[in-house]
Amino acid sequence: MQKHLVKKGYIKENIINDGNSFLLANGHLGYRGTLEEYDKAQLVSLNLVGVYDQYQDKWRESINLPNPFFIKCFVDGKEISVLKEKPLSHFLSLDLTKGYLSRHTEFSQIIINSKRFVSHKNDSLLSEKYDVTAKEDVQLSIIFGLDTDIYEINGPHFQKENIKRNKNVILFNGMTNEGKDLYLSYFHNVKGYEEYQKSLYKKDIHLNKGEKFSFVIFAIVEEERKDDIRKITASGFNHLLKEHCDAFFEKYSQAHIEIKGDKKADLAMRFSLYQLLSAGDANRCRGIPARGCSGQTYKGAIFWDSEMFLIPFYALTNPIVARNSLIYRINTLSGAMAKAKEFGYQGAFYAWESQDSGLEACSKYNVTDPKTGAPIRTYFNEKQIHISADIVYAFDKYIEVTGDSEILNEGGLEVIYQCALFFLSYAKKVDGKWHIYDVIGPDEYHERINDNAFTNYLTKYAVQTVIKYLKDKKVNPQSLHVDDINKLEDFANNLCLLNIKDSVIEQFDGYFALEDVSLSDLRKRIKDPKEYWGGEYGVASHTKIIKQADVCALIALFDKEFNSDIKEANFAYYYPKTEHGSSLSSGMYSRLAFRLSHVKEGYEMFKKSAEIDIVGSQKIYAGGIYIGGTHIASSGGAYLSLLYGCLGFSYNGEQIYLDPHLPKTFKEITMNIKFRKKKYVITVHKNGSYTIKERQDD
Ligand code: IFM
Repeated sequence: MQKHLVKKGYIKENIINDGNSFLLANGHLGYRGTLEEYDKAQLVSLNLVGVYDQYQDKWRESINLPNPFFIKCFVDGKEISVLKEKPLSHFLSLDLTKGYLSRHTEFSQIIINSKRFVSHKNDSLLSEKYDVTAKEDVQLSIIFGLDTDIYEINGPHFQKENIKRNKNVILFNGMTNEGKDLYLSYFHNVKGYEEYQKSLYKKDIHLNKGEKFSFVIFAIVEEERKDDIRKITASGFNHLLKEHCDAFFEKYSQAHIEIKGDKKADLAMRFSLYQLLSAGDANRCRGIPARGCSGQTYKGAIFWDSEMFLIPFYALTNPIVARNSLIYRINTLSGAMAKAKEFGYQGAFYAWESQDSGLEACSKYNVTDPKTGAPIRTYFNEKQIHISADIVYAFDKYIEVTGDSEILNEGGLEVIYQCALFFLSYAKKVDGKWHIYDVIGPDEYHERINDNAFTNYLTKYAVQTVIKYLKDKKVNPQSLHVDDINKLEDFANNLCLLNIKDSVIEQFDGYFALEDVSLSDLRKRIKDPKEYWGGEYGVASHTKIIKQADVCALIALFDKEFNSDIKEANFAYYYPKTEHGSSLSSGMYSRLAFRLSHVKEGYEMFKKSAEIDIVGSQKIYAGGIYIGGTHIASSGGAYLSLLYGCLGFSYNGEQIYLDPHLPKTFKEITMNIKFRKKKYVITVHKNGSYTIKERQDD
């Protein structure tokens, strides 16, 4: 079993992707996998998840803090850096089960080694140990400290900065444009240093051949000033690293997966697991952004990715994280209700891009023309209404998997009820049938369409779910005005659902009449590689080419509700028409393909989804807007495809079932899950036989 992601050799072109691959995070903080000699040009960032700020009229986004791991080495006054010369050897190694990163870089005169972690024990802490070993006698100078020249997409976010240095401790206090104070304490253990510029230090030292100079750095990020960093870190680097590794390994163990017989798939899945475990916050109810903890892309906002790709993973592995993400939706209900009101609807219209208050962060012009920079009107915020149904889906699935229906009494029922009311007010009844006009489905290239199959089906399911819980004796709907129950029933019974022709579900009303062009021919029409394919003038908008799984996502999610003819026909029809321009696509197609025993396609899409941030295959521009970072929903999609698709996991009440379709290369798969408060280890063998055993590991 390969426990490390290792990349050998230095490739400048991979700087951005390596920043994603080697991200360290704990749900609260994220530190990109960049090297010590890098600065904002290489997208170094220490991202604080869930705290947002707006600078002037730019997009409001999450905050990046000064970089505590900034270190530059000089030998005889000459800078030694991968940016200046190709190293003789170089590797990065990420421990995927313990969550720390090691670096080794050899130059002609010195060797640099470092080890760093973002703590899963104390989630305000990050730390690094840095060594320089001389290969010959050298006069070494090291400049290190807090780099306050922050990489920001829509900043600057600190209107005031106060930096106090007291010997080897720096206290950075920044006040955001919105008036929030944030603190970063920095502490190093170098002896005999000089103070250098505003927040940097310099150390000059002569090293004889073979001698090593090492030091450690600690940083603590706080929203309120608490203890002295020297006190918090008094136990030292090794002890704090061990505490962190133990805490991370405990999380890993609860979610452990091993795929025997296929090393690449095994590594890719463990990498995805690492990304997912790193992004979950067990301590706060802030929601998990679409780009995890990897930076400010997509404004650090929470999308439907959370409900459809992440919460179902955490519910099975670390339910507190799933619960926190749902509580976040409870806490932001007022924002969703304000949004509904703003657009003239009732109930809760959740933000397409949701931040701390739940108000809509998605702008009307969410992409730009890559050539001219001109903003392009998009309707994601106003029309991607399936978000409110996705939230109901996540509550329902969380409750089914964990048994925790108490969450409904803590505000969950109010949330899902308000979502149902929103749909009632959005839909229109024409000739006895309810229709949902003017929406965008998961395929974002086709805007303002009518009766999108995914949206309508999810909405019906959401409304039926609300009715189910309103009638459930265990749940207490007293605080709600449930007079609308008859209306809800009428809506669910008479909603226009699926238009099926030759077993193919029409993605939306009028889709079948669009131009039938192949993906390769459509690509020939593109003038700029960064060009946006959707919206009014996009190349795909008037064709059948879709951005991501839409009808097939619906079938993958509600696998048991569609017969095999429908599944086959839709997979065959939509798969070649899908660009997979969104990283959310492959996981859904993979899940459906496995259920259809199209193991080859299932496997290919699974691998694509799981290794997305190892290989860096995804688009990083939507028009002119940078959309890079880690693709955590893709990691979640890979997990769900493996469990629900490949292993055919399903349940009925307390009972678990499997129906595996394994790729040829898989000799055995083991997955640890939690289900209804019990822990299980599932083992599936090559011949399809399996065991589901209860685990007693604590
Ligand atoms: O939520 C997704 C959407 O489905 C496609 N564009 C990117 C968003 C964030 O991941």
